[in-house]
Amino acid sequence: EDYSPPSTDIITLTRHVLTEGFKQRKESAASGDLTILLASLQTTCIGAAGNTNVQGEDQKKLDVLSNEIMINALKASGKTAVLVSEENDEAIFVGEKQEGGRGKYCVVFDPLDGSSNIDAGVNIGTIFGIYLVKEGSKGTLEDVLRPGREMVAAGYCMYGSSANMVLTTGNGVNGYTLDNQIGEFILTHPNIRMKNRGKIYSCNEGNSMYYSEPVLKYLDSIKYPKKEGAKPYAARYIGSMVADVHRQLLYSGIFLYPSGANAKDGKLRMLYEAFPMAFITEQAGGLATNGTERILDLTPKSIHQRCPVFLGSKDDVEDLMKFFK
Ligand code: AHM
Ligand code: MG
Repeated sequence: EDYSPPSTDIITLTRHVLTEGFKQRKESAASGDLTILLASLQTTCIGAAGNTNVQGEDQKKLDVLSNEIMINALKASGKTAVLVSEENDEAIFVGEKQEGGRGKYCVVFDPLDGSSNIDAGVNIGTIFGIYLVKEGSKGTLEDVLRPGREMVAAGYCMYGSSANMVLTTGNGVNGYTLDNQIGEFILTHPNIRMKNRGKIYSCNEGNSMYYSEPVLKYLDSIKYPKKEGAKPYAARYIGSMVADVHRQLLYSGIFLYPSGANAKDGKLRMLYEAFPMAFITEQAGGLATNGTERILDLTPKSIHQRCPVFLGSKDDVEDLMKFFK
């Protein structure tokens, strides 16, 4: 048995981001600011975690509530210039006169993803990505209509039996769990890495009649493996991107939200769903593609544009891409 005393060296998210993340960062002048911005995002996620337990009528308004909390907190942080939310048709430009001032960061986010799952108590989450404004810019649409590879940080918070924050600043992926007693995210999953090959596929297969040939053939290949003695992949699909991607980071596998005859670019949004999850997946050793191109090399033409999403373990995603050739 282990009689060692409890650890007295607790690594909080803020401490970790300050000490570890920034050892590697180039824009040192901005790094303190990014820490403050991430602290502000943490606070909004803790707020959302508390609210996701609200019952009944109030649940319907949860996505609206989360959105307002995030916008207010991000503006008040003094570190933002442009905000893009799934809940708002237009981007929000932070004015110079904003209390706390205007900052250098653009935050793109889905305040409460998977909202169709709320009433069933299934895990939901917040997804976000962060850009630094271009040199000399005061914050315009051009600062967010950029390739995903230019993001400086991305993350999500999943609300379930515990609240889990997963974050990358371009130097690997770390996971933190909210400690309700002290109200802080604690480093619990340092340096998350996916296996090169998983055993799980995750998609809404009910849409098969809309799927394209390459996707159907790929799915067939993992369900009816040709190799003697090989087992088929297991299906797991929650229908909350945050929860499906979270499971995948920990267990490995492939997540698919393809385009279809019914939806030319699929369902997921490029800027604040696909990019952050692609960034995190790559940083955990995986790949993310729209079938033919790396997701992080795409450039959105408008803030709510959609794109097909395939991401996960490297070998699995490479297998899929062969069917697109
Ligand atoms: P939402 O933004 O309306 O919540 O939709 C996004 C969600 C994702 O979390 C999830 O991956 C996807 O929709 C599931 O879609 P479907 O129900 O078509 O399988
Ligand atoms: Mg969403």
